[in-house]
Amino acid sequence: MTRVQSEHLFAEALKYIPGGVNSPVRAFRAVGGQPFFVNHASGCRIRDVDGNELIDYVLTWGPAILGHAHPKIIAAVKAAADHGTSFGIPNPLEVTMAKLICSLVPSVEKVRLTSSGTEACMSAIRLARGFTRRDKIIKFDGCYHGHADSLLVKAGSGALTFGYPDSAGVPPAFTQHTIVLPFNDADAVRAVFAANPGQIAGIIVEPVPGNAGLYLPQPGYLEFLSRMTQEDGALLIFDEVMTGFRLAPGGAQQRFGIKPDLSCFGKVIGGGLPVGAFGGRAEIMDQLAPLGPVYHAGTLNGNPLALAAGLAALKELGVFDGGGKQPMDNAYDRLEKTGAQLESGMRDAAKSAGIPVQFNRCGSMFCAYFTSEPVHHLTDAMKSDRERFKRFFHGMLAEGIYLAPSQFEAGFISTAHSQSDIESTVSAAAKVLRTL
Ligand code: HOZ
Repeated sequence: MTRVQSEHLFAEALKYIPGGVNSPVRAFRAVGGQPFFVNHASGCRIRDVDGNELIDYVLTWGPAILGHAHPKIIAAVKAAADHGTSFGIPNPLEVTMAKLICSLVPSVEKVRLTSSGTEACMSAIRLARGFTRRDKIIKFDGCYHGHADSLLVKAGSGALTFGYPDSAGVPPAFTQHTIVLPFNDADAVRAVFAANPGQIAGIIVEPVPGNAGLYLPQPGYLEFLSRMTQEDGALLIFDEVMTGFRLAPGGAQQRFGIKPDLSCFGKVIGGGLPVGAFGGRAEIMDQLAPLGPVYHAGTLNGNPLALAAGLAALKELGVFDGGGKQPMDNAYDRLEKTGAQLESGMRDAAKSAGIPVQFNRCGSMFCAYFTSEPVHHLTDAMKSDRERFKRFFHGMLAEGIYLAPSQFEAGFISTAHSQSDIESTVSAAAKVLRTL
């Protein structure tokens, strides 16, 4: 595969954009080499500027659950654009989207729209603090809740990948109320509540952490977090930016049967355009300005193009028929089946190559760690052989398969990945694994 055009563009980009990228997770620094430039994507495939086509498991970091450039989404965006691209005053799609989120996610009685998942999490934290009139927040190491100052502590995703889990430029005073604990460790949470009675505003957690690879909550752990917060008068905040509308129409909270106090969304609800949302119990949400003293705002919040794209995506997923309310699960069943096919194929491929791999999966999210021990939290994830991951990443790339360029990111599957795409992926993996 030649990448002459990409190399030229990257050389230009380096002159004008720090690191040549607008988000460090695109930089390939963790795997070596240079990022390629894409100017076309359709279904489960992306095409780079040199004409190389790849099966994509990054899916623009999660949003493209229907695959890229789904015709219904493209048509909806074009139709919306004909009426204007932004109004800065309420538009009808905001009501449709808010109503839909509230009907699909039972813990959400009211919701505010933002332009990104970062804004959703940042605002949910502010709201939790304003509502409880407490300052301290618990987060978990390796979880990533966007790049707001108080949450960039032991953060996952690019912060972890590049070794800046506690970013420079964040004064210690901004994070002094952020308490970081290991995920899946109930005793650690108990101890912090015991040491700080009545002082914790909330726990923010990715119910299925997907920013240090992917690991699952142990049975009963999310229920435990819910109980602890309730007993103390703190709030449980689920960051469902990745899992929302992906693991089920009602997100991870539906899958695991938990009712958090606040939830954050993004990615899938934007259909590939910039959208985020946070919502929860009405008494909490009504603390937001103009009803209450907690400020939240944004010029492009509820943008009509983004909402048209998001609504078209949700309609296509079968969670919404445009008027009725009955969720239909066919798309999720398909994603589950495709995920299971990938999982069993990858496990078999690793076994026959004699390479120790932990293949963690939840629905259409997955991660392959190169370690022989199960991965339940960041410390386990850190034991993975990252040199081997690098070789695996580049081997797969050469075979036409694009995985996230870091061991500490989740992979995503779309409804556009067919059985034969998965077969090609598995046989590429079998070939590459044998060389590792
Ligand atoms: N949530 C994304 C990766 N885990 C972040 C994407 C980005 O920062 O560009």
